[in-house]
Amino acid sequence: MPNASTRPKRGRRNRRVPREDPARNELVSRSLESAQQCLFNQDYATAFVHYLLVLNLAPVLKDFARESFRFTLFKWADELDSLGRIQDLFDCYEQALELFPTDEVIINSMGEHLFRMGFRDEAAGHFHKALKLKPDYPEAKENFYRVANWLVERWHFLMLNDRRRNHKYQQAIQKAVEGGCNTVLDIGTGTGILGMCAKKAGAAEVYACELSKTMYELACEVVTANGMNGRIKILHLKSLEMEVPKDIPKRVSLVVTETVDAGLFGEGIIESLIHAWNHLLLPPQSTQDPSRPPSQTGRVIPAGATVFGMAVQCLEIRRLATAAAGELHSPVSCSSEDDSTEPYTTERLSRLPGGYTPLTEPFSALDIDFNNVQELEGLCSREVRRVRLPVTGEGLLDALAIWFQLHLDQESSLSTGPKEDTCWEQAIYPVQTPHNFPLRPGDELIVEISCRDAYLRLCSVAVARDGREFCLDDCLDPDKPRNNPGPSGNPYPSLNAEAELCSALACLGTEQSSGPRDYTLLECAEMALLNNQPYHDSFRRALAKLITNLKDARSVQGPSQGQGLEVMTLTDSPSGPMDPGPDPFYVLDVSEGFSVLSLMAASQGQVKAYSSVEKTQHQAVLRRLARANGVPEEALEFWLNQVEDEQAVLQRPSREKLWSAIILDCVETCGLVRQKLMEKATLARCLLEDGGQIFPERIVLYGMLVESDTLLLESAVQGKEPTLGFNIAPFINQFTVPVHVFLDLSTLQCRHLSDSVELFILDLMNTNANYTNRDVKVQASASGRVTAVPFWYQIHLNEEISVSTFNQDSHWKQAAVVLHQPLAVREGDWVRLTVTLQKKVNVSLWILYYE
Ligand code: 44T
Repeated sequence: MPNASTRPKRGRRNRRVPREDPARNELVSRSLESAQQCLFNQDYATAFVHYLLVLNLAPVLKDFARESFRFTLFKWADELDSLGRIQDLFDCYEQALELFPTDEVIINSMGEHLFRMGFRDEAAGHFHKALKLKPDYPEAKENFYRVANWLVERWHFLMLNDRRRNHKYQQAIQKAVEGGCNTVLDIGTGTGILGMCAKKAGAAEVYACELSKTMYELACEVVTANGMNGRIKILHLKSLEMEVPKDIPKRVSLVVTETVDAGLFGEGIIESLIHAWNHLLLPPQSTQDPSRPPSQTGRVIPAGATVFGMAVQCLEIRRLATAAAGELHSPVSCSSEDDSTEPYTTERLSRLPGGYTPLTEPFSALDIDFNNVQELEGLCSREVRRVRLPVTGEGLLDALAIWFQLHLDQESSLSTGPKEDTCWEQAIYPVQTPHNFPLRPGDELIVEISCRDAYLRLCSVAVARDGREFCLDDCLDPDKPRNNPGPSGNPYPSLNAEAELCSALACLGTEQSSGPRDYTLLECAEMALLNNQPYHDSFRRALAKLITNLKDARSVQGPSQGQGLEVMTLTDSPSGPMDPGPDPFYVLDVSEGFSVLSLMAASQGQVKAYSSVEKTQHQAVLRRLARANGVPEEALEFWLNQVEDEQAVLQRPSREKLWSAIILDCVETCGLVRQKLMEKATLARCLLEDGGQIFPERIVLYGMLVESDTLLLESAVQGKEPTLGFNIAPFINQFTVPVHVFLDLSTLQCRHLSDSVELFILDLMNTNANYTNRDVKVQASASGRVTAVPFWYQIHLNEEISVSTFNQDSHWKQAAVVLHQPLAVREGDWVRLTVTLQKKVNVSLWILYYE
């Protein structure tokens, strides 16, 4: 991400005090006239300059001209943006803000530009400022909610709400400080909590560092609010950049840190601790000189960790990691060729839909002493360790899962295991092997454990059965010699058998490739999309029906009329596969993320499909699937490639109404409606041929009342009691957002307090017919506290065919509005919800009345 501070700021211009004189008045009125004329002619650059002149010379006109000035600014800024003139764009905003320093609309809009350019922190600052100026300004509010998730990750709330964790850390720190460690550095301080614990325990000097700017600012606020301003020195730095005496005057006797992720090493704790031992900590307690007091030696909390692993069968992980009958794999990888990607995903095993089956007992994968710098330094050069794990359960090997115990000190530890009552997730290493080789008790699973690029890597390499070893690694490569062929000569699954496993692409076959497998193609959610067969099936049926209707219409109208199409088919050679035959049906897929619907369309025959998929790897997947399924190359094209190629633009049909079908991906994987969906639908409708259709034609939002403490714990620091005696909640809770995304409702711990109810309808075929607000009455079916309203969508492709985004096979997750204040209801009570479709951003939902 670019560093916001590198953007040069323009100094304030000297402004002359305006004087009353006729020449000036004349200039003002002429310039104003010119500005308006330029605006009319859409010459925004000149209009903007005229307005600047007018308003600088005649500030009294500010109120009168504010609206037109804003309009001009935004138009000109959009042009500058599309021309890539970023510096000019921000200069314009700064000039505008000199004239209107408290204009929330301008501030918010500048934030949007900053956000698009990747200056997230600065953008957030602008949204925050706009909100402070006008607390119920919806655009700024929505924008702030959007960045809040990035700025302060939701796990901060979980961790602060985890009392057991807080107390254990506090006790360990207190013990160390009281035992003599009196100078402390908190690495990755977050809200400042561990540093404050050290200070409260009596440490003489406390330092804290934090690399995130937002978290650093938050820590400063929190420390001040707790009366420790000046007593804890907080640095906006990554610990690796810290030096003695530049940043801290001398080496410290205690480092406290919780910079660990579900895979233990993902936040870089090994590197940070090696650096801390070499540059920031006093030398460790040595056995030669045990008399040195704790104030003269260094130590770390946590003192070390033990990593545990376990092999599991899990359908949900399989669905997210492999697709197209095992042909494609998610990029999560422990393969030897690929060191660049994080080797694991994270999941809370106990909450996976469909659960999981352990195939081995938990085993100890690694032990690490954070107080031993040689051990830390030697970690990556440690030899790859092979462990043989007795298989205890029967099933297909889908993944290795790991978790850890964090030894805070000799006595106290925290566990992130799947059986613990903890907010932690486990790290999941999907196994990239074919899936028709079930393990069974009596087998031994051979796993290699290593540490490369500061990641712990686990790889299941072989299965020992009946005295033979079956290699799990390169099984799909038939040319690769194997050590021990099995009794049948081939213990490895055949591709045909595998193809049965998942006909992931809604009846599309899979490529019979013999080459090495692909690891770096699709993300988990994209895999799940590929595996969302009900969606693809439904789409094919809906499109087939549309084409039948259009064919009927064409045959009634005769072959050469009524299609509203005039196509210069430069690429479709008369003898090509698209020919002979009638003109094709044009289908455009304008999905923003990955989508295979264009391919589904292309595979129907007599269709020319255009995909808007942009990423090269996505295009590669589509091309490859097209090839494997005999879809002619020219039946599927990439729209964006086309648009860039000027010549190719000619190939587009030249009439206005040109598409038989336009596909919109209306719901994002996270569970929210795509931004600007309705604008897109309006545009798309104008581009349809007679009888053409938008897919989907309608989406219906459903929701229900629930009581879920889990959602509360993820959304804000709960309760009125201070956290470990510190005042933290009001500060971090400023980053609370009302809408939670990426939920899995099927496993969310909650009590249903109502049936599901229809909340809102979006008609994409008739965007004018939509309301923007709707009141819905919901009756409580049980007594309880309503804490949230989860919601999902029924996506209607046509009158008969629809799919739900709340479905086990779906790649969509669900979202929920979490209430600011829980609402107590008794069975039979009515709750009135006001559901709003935000103009630009999304659907929002407010509980207004309670009757
Ligand atoms: N996720 C936990 C990981 N930092 C915790 O900027 C558990 C995730 C989690 N600062 C669900 C549940 C849970 N120098 O603010 C962050 C980060 C900062 C550093 C300075 C450094 N070398 C670093 C490294 C990291 O430390 C803070 C905490 S990192 C903890 C990660 C509840 N999903």
